[in-house]
Amino acid sequence: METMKTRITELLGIEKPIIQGGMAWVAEYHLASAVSEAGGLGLLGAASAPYEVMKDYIQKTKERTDKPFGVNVMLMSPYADDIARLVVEEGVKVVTTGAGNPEKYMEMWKSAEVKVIPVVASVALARRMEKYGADAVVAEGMESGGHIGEMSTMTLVPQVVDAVDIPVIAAGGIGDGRGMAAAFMLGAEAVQMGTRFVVAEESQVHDNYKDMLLKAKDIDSVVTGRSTGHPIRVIRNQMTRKYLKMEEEGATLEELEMLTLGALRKAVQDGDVKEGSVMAGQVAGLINKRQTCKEIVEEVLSEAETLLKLK
Ligand code: TUI
Repeated sequence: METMKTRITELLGIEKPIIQGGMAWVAEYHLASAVSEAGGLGLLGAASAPYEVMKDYIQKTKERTDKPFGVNVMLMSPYADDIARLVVEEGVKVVTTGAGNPEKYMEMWKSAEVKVIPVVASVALARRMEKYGADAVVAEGMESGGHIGEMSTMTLVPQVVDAVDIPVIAAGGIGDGRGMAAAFMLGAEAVQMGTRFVVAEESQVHDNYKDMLLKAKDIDSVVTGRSTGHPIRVIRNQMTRKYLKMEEEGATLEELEMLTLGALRKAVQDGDVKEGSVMAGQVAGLINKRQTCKEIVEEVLSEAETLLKLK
């Protein structure tokens, strides 16, 4: 279909302007290759994984798809330097970054012709990334799951669009064609979705985690860690109740970290959705069915095209 071609589909060599978020522990090779095969852009989330694990994931993704895919480098990871180098060595076409400022890697990536797309939560960082040679930015609102900024998607996206000349991808709170159409009305040229892909058939996430998202209602997420400077949006459970109480009572950073250490892995892999960290966006309340990545990409795109009167 010719209708949804944008500077992002052109830049990335993809058919449809839908990107799957590079979610920690969730965005692995089954999911990423399925999204790329569906015509979007699949991402592998490096999170805190070491070099060898990511090298294996990149190779497995290459075995499953000939289409473009990317890697998300989580900048707070102790292995960020290694992963930054790995993507160049492996000839990965696209890098997105999260939870920080990727300036120190930009020159290396640019000279290797990697397309660089930092995730930003403010106009200031978007401007700075453009100056450093970013090819596009993801403007991510606080409706997102996981590590978040302060701005909402509705307010952040048009301000970033006005501030930079490079194309903008909208993220945070987008879970269907209505959200995608709205993002395009704000000036975005692609969308990134995370939560909707967590419940995809190809997603390897534990069923308990998927069920919790499918059952979640609008107000079921909370933000932990505001006091530590690392706000994280998760579905409310036993762990978040304890965390928020401790945070209110002035617990130390170490005490709080003890509670969350390994908590995401515990939820995603072991299915411990009581004590684990069930990261998800506010859009979880809108998501109520399991579909393949192909069905998700096609349904969201078709709804958006109808709303935007492109067909
Ligand atoms: O990165 C994300 N979401 C994430 S990362 C993650 S894993 C994690 N584990 C433990 C602690 C923290 C994270 C789970 N979810 N989204 C992209 C994103 N980046 N959202 C917000 C930002 C951001 C915020 C501030 C980017 C840059 C920034 O400021 C950088 C600067 O230095 O100005």
